[in-house]
Amino acid sequence: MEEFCKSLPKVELHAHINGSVSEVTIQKLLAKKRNFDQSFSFKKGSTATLKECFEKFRLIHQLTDNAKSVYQVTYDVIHEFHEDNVKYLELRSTPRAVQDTGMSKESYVESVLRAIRDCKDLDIKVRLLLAIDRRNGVQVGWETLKLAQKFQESHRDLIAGIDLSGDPNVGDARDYLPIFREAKKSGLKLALHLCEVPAPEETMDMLNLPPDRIGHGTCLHREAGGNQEFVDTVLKHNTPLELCLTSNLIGQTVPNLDNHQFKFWYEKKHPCIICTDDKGVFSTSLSEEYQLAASTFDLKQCDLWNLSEQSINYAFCEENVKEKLRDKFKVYKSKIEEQFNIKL
Ligand code: 6MZ
Repeated sequence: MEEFCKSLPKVELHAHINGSVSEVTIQKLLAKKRNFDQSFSFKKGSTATLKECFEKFRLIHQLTDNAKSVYQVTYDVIHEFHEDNVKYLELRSTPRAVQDTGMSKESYVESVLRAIRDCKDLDIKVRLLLAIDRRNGVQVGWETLKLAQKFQESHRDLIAGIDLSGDPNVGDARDYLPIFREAKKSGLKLALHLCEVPAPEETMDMLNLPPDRIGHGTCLHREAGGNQEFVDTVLKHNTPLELCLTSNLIGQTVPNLDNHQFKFWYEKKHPCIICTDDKGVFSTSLSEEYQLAASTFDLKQCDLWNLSEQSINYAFCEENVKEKLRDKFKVYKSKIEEQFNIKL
């Protein structure tokens, strides 16, 4: 299965840039910094609290505190996904300004976009979502939307939408609803982290927006602290779920993989997308996430193929890009069938 998952052409729709930084890139960045003796990721099989996960992002942010590093990280992350046979990648990142280094939020986004452009000759299409961190408040949220609208004008083909992320235990997502409604009007898609932890108050209003995709949705169903109304609303809108097994396991938002929400939604034939979340911090890759899904939920090679191919439907790119991807997948399909002597 390992070989198969690696060979499988894949679609990554939920990857935070700073959480995706590999050990190799960390070493490059560390070479430029002094007095840093920290661990930036969790080893395979380890567990932590969400608080400890967020502590890692804070550490990484100290390394990516200038436009050059942001460029380097984005460039490397794209190459690494490409090496893992990812053919379409949606990155998301929180624009950050750092006074000491002269990095503004504009130059942050410019660095990310420049790195994406510089990877255009690779066989991987990349799009960007600007992230609103719920720890930073509504005012900053509006600024992020304005930034997205500005860059949408100059880079219409690259800016795909807005994400809501950050510590799910902080703030109330409903405060950001006017921003999301405005974003929708501008043609920006919405990928919102919802119910990563039980959130009975805010969830219903958020689901009714509705977002174009939900990040995690760990606690939507009753057994995980949600309720039937949440589930029915997600089903009614057919809102796809971005599911990140290793992330949820290490962050302990699920007790174990057998109880991961993938099973609940997959059995309902609801759109499920396997994603990495933070491949660097959680020491994983998209191939490994597919493998993990296969071994945990007893999925066959053809199930994995279907999951991967169907993810194209939920991407935030233009229809013609999706068509090209589907054509490409057809070619890969026959190659893989031949390579593994199977019928998908
Ligand atoms: C919520 C998360 C996250 O934006 O600096 N982030 N938000 N839940 C998660 N589950 C583990 N993983 C990452 O990448 C790092 C930022 O992404 C969000 C957090 O806001 C984190 O600071 P960027 O590229």
